[in-house]
Amino acid sequence: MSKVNERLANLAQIGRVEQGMDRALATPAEREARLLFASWARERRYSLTQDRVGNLFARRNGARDGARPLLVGSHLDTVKNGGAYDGAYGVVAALCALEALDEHKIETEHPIEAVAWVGEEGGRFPLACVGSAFFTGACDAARALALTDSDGVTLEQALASADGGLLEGIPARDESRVAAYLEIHIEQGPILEREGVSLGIVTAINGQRRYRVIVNGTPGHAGTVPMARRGDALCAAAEMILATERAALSIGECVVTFGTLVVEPNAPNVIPGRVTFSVDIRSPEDARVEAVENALREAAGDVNGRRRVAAAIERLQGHAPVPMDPKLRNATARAIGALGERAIDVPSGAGHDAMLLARIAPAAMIFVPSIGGRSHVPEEETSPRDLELGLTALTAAIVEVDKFVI
Ligand code: HGY
Ligand code: MN
Ligand code: MN
Repeated sequence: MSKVNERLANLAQIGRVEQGMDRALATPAEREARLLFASWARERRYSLTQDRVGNLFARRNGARDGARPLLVGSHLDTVKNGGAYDGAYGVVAALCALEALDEHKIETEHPIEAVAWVGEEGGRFPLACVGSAFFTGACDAARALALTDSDGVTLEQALASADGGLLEGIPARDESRVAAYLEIHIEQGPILEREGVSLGIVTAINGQRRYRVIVNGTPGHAGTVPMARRGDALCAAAEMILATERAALSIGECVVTFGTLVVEPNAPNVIPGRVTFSVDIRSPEDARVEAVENALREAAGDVNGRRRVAAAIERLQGHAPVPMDPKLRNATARAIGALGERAIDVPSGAGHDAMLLARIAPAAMIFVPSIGGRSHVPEEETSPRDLELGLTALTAAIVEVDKFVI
C-alpha cells in the first residue's frame, strides 16, 4: 500500500464512529489527528510551528534566503458522520509531497510548508474555516477565540483543554507571509467521475452564506390550545424552509440546505415555543445567493405577520465566489500535462480553506474524483490510484509554481 493510502488509513482510525468519522475542532479525536500529523513531520525533521488557534505548519526549507513560503494544505476536522478523505487527503498529500521532493532530491527556491488548517467544517464552532480565516486576517483572535459551541464552551477554553487543545512543545508561528497556496481535495461532486477524468483544476469556489434563524412562538398544551390561537414555532419554521426551497428551485443555479434544526422544549405534547435552524446558501453567482436570502427574509416576514411568531435571521458568514489564480491554474495544467496526464477545469460547489488563502496570496486547487460524487457521508470514497495520481500532480505543481511566484 502506498504511503498516502497507508497514512489515510491510519488517520481514518482516529475519530471513527459507528457511522463514518466525527473529528470536530478541539475534540480529543481531532487533537489526536493533529498529533499524528506532527509526528509524521518530526520523522522527516520538518520544522513545526503552530498558531494561536491550532493551525499546524510543517516546513521544508528552500534555497532562497528570506523567500516567502509556498503553503500546501487542507483540514483534519470532519463533519458528523463524515468521510475519511474530505480534508484529510489534502493534509496527507501535502506532507507526502514534501517527502517526494526529498526523495527526488528536488531543491525548491521557496520553503514549502504542509499545513493542517483547523475548524474548516464549522460544525462545532459557528464559523467555517475558522483556522484559515484567523491566519488570513478574515477573523481576528478575539472573535475566533470567543466562538461558542452548543454546550457554551468557547474556542479559547477548548484550545486550553488538555484533551482537545493546542499541542505542547511546538514553537509559535510568526511567519504570516505567503508566496502562494495549493490545496488538493476530493471533488465531493460527480463531474470528474462522469467525465472519466482523474484530475480537475478548480476554476472558482462557489459563493456561500450561512445563517442562524430563531423562530420564537408560544409554547402550550398540545391538547388544549385551539389551532387558531397557536404560535407554533415549528410550523412557522417549516413554512419558511419550504418557501425558501421553492424560491431556490425557481431561481436556479443555486443550492440551499437546512442542515440543523432544534425544537424547544422538544416534547410530543407541547406546542414548540422556539425553533432554531441553520441555512446554507451557495451559488457560482452572488446575485442568486442574494435572491435566495431575500426569499428567506420574505418568508420570515410572512410568518411573522400570520402566525403569532417572531422569526429572526442572523447572518453568520458569507463570501462571494472566489476565482482561483489564473497563473497558478496554468502552472498546474502545465505540470499535469508534463506528466502525460489529463486534467479538466471544474468548479467547486464545496467550500475550502483556499477561499480564505486567496485573500492574501495566489491560490489554486486540484481535485480528484469522488466515487458516486458522494461526500460528507460515511460512504465517501476515492480510488487509491486516483489518490496517488493526485499526489504526483500536486508535487509536480509545487515544483512548477515554485519557479515563478515571488
Ligand atoms: O461545507 C463545505 O463546503 C465544506 O465541506 N466545509
Ligand atoms: Mn473539505
Ligand atoms: Mn467538508
